[in-house]
Amino acid sequence: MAAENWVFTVTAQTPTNIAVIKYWGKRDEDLILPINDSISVTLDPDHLCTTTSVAVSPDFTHDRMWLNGKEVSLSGGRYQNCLRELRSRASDVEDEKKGIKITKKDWEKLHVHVVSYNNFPTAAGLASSAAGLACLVFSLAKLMNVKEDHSRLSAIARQGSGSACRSLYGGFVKWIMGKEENGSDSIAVQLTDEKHWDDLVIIIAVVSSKQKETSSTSGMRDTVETSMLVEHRAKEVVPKRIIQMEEAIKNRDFPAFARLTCADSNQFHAVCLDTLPPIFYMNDTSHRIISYVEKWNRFEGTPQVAYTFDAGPNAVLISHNRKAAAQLLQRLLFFFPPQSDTDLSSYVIGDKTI
Ligand code: 2P0
Repeated sequence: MAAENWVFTVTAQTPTNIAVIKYWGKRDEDLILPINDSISVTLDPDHLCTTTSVAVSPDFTHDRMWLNGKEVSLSGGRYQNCLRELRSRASDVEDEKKGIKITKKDWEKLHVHVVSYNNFPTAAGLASSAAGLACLVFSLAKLMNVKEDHSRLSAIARQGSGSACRSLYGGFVKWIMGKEENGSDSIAVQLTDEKHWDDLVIIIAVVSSKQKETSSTSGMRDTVETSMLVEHRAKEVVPKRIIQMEEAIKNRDFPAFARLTCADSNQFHAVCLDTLPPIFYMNDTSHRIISYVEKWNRFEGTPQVAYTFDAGPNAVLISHNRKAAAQLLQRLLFFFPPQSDTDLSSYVIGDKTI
């Protein structure tokens, strides 16, 4: 292994992703296998991202992790599954300058330390787990010299958090649900790279940065157990929407893209409402934003803006160009002024985000 007291580190940055056709519901809780395909857009790393540094040293006595400055446990099954998968694929690492040589066998007994920061609120429905787990898997894979392509790494990230598998690529990404029981074909693939539709602008209106009351994991478990709508959504609606969405993205057809994105967000929240106990991720401000965008799009005769809401009240608004985005921002600031009686407090502007 080489001289003692050495530390070998890798740092990586991974953006979050926003689903335009949503993942909601698992058919296998341990392997994190979804009940439908999903499609997302990966944000520009300058805005919402996780930065993770991972380190290995013979001085480390056990695996440890700090998230936003606080120590968190790595003992959970999901972290352990990712670590196990990565360790089993680790290769020799050599740094001649530092005199470090780690063999494949050494990785079985070496421990890692992980330090991770989100530059946005954690667990507030801004897909923090997607960026976090994707970054963890990517940085550890680099540290351990794991020689797997992005789609194989996506299957490992998926076992940390479902939506994380989509954050390993830029642009538009599809998570294929797969058919195999062991999850080997439940992977993410890139549909188009970030340059394909680069005049889209994404604005995130942070309605509330509080942590959500119902975690996605428990919310989707309750939905699968109790909702009568979710099966119809997964089997009848989403498969058709996936085909239509792929076509809209390929052709940069904004009206079709916007209609599908809004409809899928609304159906996801309808399924949440159809859950026992009902799950309310959106609040009054979210509903007012939807009404406002719907009215604007109807007035223009063709969609100018698409909205989508994840497991929280924050609005993700997608404009088809910079001019529409500037108008949208102006209107948001007028109708939802920050620090007014609404709790819409800030805007994150993702310019040329995809
Ligand atoms: C999505 N969401 O497709 C959907 C839309 C939220 C709403 O993926 O249990 O944090 O870790 O697999 O990935 C949030 O769920 O849940 C999510 P787990 P995850 O982005």
